[in-house]
Amino acid sequence: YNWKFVTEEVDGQVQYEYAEEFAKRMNEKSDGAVNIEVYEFGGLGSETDQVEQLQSGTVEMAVMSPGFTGNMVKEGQIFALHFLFPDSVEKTQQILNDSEALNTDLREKYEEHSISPLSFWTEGAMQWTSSKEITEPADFENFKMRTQTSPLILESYKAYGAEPTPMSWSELYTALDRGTVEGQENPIFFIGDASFHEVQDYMTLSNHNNYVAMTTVNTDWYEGLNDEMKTMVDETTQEMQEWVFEEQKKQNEEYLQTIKEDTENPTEIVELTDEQRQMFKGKAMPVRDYYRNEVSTVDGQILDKLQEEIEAAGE
Ligand code: 6CS
Repeated sequence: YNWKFVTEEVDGQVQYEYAEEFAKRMNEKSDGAVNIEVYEFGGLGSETDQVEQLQSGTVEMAVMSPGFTGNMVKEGQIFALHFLFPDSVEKTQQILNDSEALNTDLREKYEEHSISPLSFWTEGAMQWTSSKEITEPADFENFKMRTQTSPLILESYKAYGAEPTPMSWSELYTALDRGTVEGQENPIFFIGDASFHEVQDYMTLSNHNNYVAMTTVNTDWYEGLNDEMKTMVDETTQEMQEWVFEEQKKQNEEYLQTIKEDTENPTEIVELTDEQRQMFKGKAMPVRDYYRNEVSTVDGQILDKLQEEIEAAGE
C-alpha cells in the first residue's frame, strides 16, 4: 500500500510531525506493507488546494483545518466561535475526543463532501499578534486582521470592529512585514516557528479560542479499505490523540520561551485580565446567534449538542 498524507504545516511543526509519526506507526504495524509519504505544506499548493486534492482522492489522507472549509461545510465553522470551548486545552481535547456532536454529526456533514474526519485535535490555545497593543475590543477598530478563509472567522473579527482579510499562511510573514495586515491569530508554537513575532510588536495572550485540526481521509477510499487496514487506521488515529496532545503542549511551551528570549526581535507579551476577556466575550456572543440562524443548515442542532457536552464536561 502506498498512500499520500498531506499537511498544512512544514517539517518540525505539529501537523507534519503528527503525519510522520502516523506513517511510522502504520508501517511498523503492517510489517512494512503500508508506506505513507508525508507532504510538507507548500509543495501541493494552498490549504484550500489540499482540501480539493483530498476530495478527489489525489491524496488519501490530510490534516485539515476547518478554517479552510467553511465555504463548503458550513457547520464546520463551529470552531470559529470564540470562547466556546473551556479555557483548559486539556479539557478541550477531552471534549474533542468524546463529542458525539463532532465525531458523529459534524463528521456526516463533511462526508457529504467526500471528507471523513477521523479525529479532531487541538494544536493549542490561540493568541493574537499585532503591530499595536490589543487589550480591549476598541483596539480592533479598523484593524487589518489576517484570518483563514471560513466566513464565520471573518464574522468573529467583524464583531470586534476589525477588518479581516483571508489569506494562506504562506503569504502571511510578508503581509505582516509590509503592513498589508496588522495582526493574526495562531497557537504560540506556530507564531514562533513561522517567525511571525519578528514582524509583530505584541503578542496578546487572549486564549480566545483553541486551534482545532482534523485527521481526514477521502471517504470512498476509506470505505473501500479491507477490515484489517481500516481497523489499523482507526486504532492509529485513536492512539495519536494522546501523542499529539503532548507534542503541541511541548512545542507551545518551548516557543513561548523562544519568543521571550528573542532579544533581537523583541515582542511585548500582554496578558489579558479576566475583565478584558469578558469584554471580548461580550462582543463574541452574538456571533453564536448568527451561526445558529444564518450559518447552520440544521437550526444550530450541532452547536446545541456540543454546548451541552461542554457544559457536562464542566469548566
Ligand atoms: O494560520 C494558518 O493558516 C496555519 N496555522 C496553523 C497552526 N496550522 C496550519 C494553518 O494553515
